[in-house]
Amino acid sequence: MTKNLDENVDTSQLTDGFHLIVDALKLNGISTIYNVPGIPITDLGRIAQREGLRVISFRHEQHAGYAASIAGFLTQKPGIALTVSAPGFLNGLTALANATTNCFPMILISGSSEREIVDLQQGDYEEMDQLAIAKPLCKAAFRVLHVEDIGIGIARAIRAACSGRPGGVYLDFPAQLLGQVMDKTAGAESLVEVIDPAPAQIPSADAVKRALDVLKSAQKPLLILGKGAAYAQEDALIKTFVEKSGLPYLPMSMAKGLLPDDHAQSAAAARSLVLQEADVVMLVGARLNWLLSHGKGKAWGDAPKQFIHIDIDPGEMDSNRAITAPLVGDIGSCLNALSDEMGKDWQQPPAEWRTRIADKKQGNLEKMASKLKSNAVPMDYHGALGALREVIKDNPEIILVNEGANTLDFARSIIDIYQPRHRLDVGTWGVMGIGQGAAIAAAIETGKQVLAVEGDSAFGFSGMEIETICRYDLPVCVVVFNNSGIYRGTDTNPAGSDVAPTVFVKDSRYELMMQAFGGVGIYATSPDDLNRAVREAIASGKPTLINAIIDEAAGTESGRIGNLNPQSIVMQQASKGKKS
Ligand code: FYN
Ligand code: ADP
Ligand code: MG
Repeated sequence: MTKNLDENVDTSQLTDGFHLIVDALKLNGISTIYNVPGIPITDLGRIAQREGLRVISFRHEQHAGYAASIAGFLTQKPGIALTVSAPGFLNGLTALANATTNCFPMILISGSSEREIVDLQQGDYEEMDQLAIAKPLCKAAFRVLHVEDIGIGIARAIRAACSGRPGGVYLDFPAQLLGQVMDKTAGAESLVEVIDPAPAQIPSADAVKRALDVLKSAQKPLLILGKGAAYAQEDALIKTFVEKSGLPYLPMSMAKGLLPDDHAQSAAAARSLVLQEADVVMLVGARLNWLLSHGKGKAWGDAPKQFIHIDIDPGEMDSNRAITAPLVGDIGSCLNALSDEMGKDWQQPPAEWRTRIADKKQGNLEKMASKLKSNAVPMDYHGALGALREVIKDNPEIILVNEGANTLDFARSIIDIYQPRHRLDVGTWGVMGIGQGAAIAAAIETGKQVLAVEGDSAFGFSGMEIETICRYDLPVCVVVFNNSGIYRGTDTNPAGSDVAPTVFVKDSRYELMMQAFGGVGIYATSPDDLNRAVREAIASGKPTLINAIIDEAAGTESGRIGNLNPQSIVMQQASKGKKS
């Protein structure tokens, strides 16, 4: 079928690899490619753009990849990242692995060098066996060698990314494939429109009954909503289930906003209490991984617990704790079945339990409220985030992107979210560097205003992408929480003239970077400044960077996860000495 182009061939009757890839993506409803152009995929981006796809070019592949993965999370369609061979591919790989870990559907398409030369290790331009390297880091990896297989290759990639537990997929297109030609009609016929890429997975009736029996036996039930529940886009069903059942719930960070954070049944502000005291815990699209202390230990208290676990992946059951009632299926089907079975004899959770949670919550909310009034200059985290909290409260349609250590941990509990999928953060890996990629994808995919609140260290990983934000004139306001360092800006070096490893240049003028690319840059020293600047950014919709000056001493080591950061006895001794 494959033809080599010669002068006598009528090219109007031919198509090539470039066009078939674009046609296959379009046929499957893909509208955007996140890429960094170069050999051998430059023309692929150009042709995609000519054919009506949106092609967003980044400065580094990792951020194109993070953008694609967030696009996948927001839309349930695989986000497409496109990279050049070897080094570009490797730069994109972190994002592919991150997508897989977070269960975001994404396809990393990479050009690659000539198979014959790569396999004989004869030293090709950007030689690398990319397929083999990608395989352990993603859900599936495919290579297409013949132009007539492009349709099937892309269909397999879409199905693998979206079906069951979503994840990252690698698609390898050697340079030679892109230029291969074939008959246009046969080419069109070779494409595949994927029907029902994420089929419903119905739970068994037995599993539903078992789950309901356990739930009904609870005296202190707790529902935990994870980002799988946010991904599922069953927002109305989840809200109805929560409200009908009366269950107190805890949102994982990217599930915040599934129900508004000021909902009466939210137990977020009584987190420790509900984890420790609950007797039945129902997980919905959330894993018992490190973010939930693996379901064990001090955080979970001594009270015996039973777990009900709703997840699309049967392999997730019993991963950390024995699951009394596994409910395997998609969240929509599972919650529908449970709601149907709950029937008229459903009893609200005991009043004593609800009151206990409400009291604890009230105490924490009051404690927080007084701190949020802080007008200290330089700003502390509560003062600065208190201002941003009000902005989001007044503009709940804004999408919040959040990364950092202290900046992440404080913002998670201080800034309430009111709509589903309106908080995007570092996810399951706690990865720093998602900021600009996530912000760009959120703005492109939703057309909404984005507020990206990032620690100065976290910002640095993708800082150059503010040029991308300016180039596409996106409504993104980046707030850099500038405390001149990682965790704090106060570390010193007792042994020499270099600054301490965690310290940055003092009084860095991050806002000037944004001005360099034609955006708005603001220097903000007080909560009032910050409040005003963010509201102006929202009103204008212009790319804006606000350099928010935070007290160098306000942060703590590793934010709220200092327990994961082993500390040398020498350093412990030194910090004891400093305190006394
Ligand atoms: C929560 N809390 C609140 C509120 N929300 N108080 C008042 N008002 C509101 N709205 C209370 C909550 O009840 C807890 O108090 C406390 O605030 C902390 O809540 P949070 O943040 O939900 O819980 P915690 O313990 O930090 O959660 C653990 C975690 C989380 C692992 C899920 O830390 C997390 O998502 N971490 C990600 C960290 C990460 O990836 N970092 C990047 C690494 S950067 P009590 O109930 O009184 O305990 C490199 O260093
Ligand atoms: P969080 O970190 O917010 O707790 P996780 O990423 O750990 O969330 O968990 C998400 C879970 O959701 C994964 O185990 C994944 O298999 C599951 N999941 C994703 N989509 C669906 C869906 N549509 N139906 C059921 N489970 C899903
Ligand atoms: Mg910092």
